[in-house]
Amino acid sequence: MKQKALKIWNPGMECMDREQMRDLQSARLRETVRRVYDNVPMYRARMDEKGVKPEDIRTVDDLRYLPFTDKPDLREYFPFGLLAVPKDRIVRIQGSSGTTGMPIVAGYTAKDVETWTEMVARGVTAAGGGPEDVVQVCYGYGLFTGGLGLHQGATKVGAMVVPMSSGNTKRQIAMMKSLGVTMFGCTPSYAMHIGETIRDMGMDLKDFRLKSAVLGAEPWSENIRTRIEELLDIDALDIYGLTEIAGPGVATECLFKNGMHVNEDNVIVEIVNPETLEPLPYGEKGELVFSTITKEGMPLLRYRTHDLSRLNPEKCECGRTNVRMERIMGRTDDMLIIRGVNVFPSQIETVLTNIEGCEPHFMLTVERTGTTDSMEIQVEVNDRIFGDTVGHLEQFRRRIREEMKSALGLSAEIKLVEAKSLPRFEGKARRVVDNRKL
Ligand code: DLL
Repeated sequence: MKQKALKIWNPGMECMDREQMRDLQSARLRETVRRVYDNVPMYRARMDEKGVKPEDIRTVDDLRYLPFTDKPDLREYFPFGLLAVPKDRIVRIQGSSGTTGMPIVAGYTAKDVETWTEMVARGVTAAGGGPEDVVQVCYGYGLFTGGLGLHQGATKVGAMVVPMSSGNTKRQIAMMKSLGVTMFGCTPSYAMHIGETIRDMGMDLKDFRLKSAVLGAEPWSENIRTRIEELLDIDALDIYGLTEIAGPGVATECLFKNGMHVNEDNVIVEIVNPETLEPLPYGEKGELVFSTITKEGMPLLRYRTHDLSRLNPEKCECGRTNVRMERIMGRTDDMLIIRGVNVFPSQIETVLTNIEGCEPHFMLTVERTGTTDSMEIQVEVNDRIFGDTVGHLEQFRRRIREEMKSALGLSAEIKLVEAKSLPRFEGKARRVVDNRKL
């Protein structure tokens, strides 16, 4: 931890006794269930189908009787079919294109925007931010929630906000330097690119005032955190969220970097077994499921995120009592099945970041010839390795191949490529190309 200040934006909500929080959640859940039953035909039909009436839901424990919601529901009822308020109360639309094309949108009332802003303000504060800070927003502005989300939260804490949006890396860096930016937010892959660019331009970090960054919108690992922190001499903190629930700020990490604090006064989080959908106890790995309990515009019950994580209810060293979720370990639908073996792109990243000489940039291509799948991983290596003799290079390639095989249980063709030759990403990274027609 590079900073000492441990401020808490809303101690009343962030450090509440857990029993009291449960009572608050139960009351808000009862109210939400009643409201969606009365106003959202899809929920009324689904609850009727399951034989559940709003009055059957009394506490958080009764959540298990409620139906799940999933992304296809949002597509089916696109754009306004899941609103629980008249359309004229909606003041904002945010959306996400997702990786599979069809967009989804979510409508927010003025109060929803305020709640979301409060959640991000908690996260910015947890990252050490306050009125004395200069926060550069390098998330994209637009339908994507990253830009506006961080903008609103940082404004709320009184920081000076620099609304750059993503892209144009050299200009981002010039602004950071000349404005004395202390904090910024973007995807972890873009943070790494910013860090590498500063290094490659031969700039001195002493000319910057950077202290921390709130990074999210895509999975990353502890190894990547370490790289970013070293490249930029900052605290790199995780921030999680999704358009359907609020945007960034559903959960945010504090300077102890030991899981993200879930804003439990606004959402109830569950972990379920992704196959059976049975709720799992604290500590077990499974799919995150969120129910909104303060949202007016588009409240969602038991929304399946397809993100994998684990929950920890213990009080954090920072004093916050809200349940913490571990960094996202992957998505159920990120998982590739190659020759019957489950492969997560995050496993590849972990292997590479543990090998000295490999850069954490790769591109995975999956092909199918006849009925056989094959996988090629292009791996960036640093200049020292790349300039080595052919024999050494081949030895290095074989070593990666072996380590990959032991980690994935599957062999992959490894192709070494020069540093900086693979694409860099300003938003969410896309490192998998699946050419199989499944
Ligand atoms: O990515 C919201 C966001 C913006 C979060 C900026 C953090 C910072 P969507 O575009 O709807 O919303 O994508 C949501 O992104 O289900 C996860 O799979 C992934 N994701 C978001 N934050 C993280 C994170 C925004 N910290 C989807 N770690 C989610 C890993 C994340 N994955």
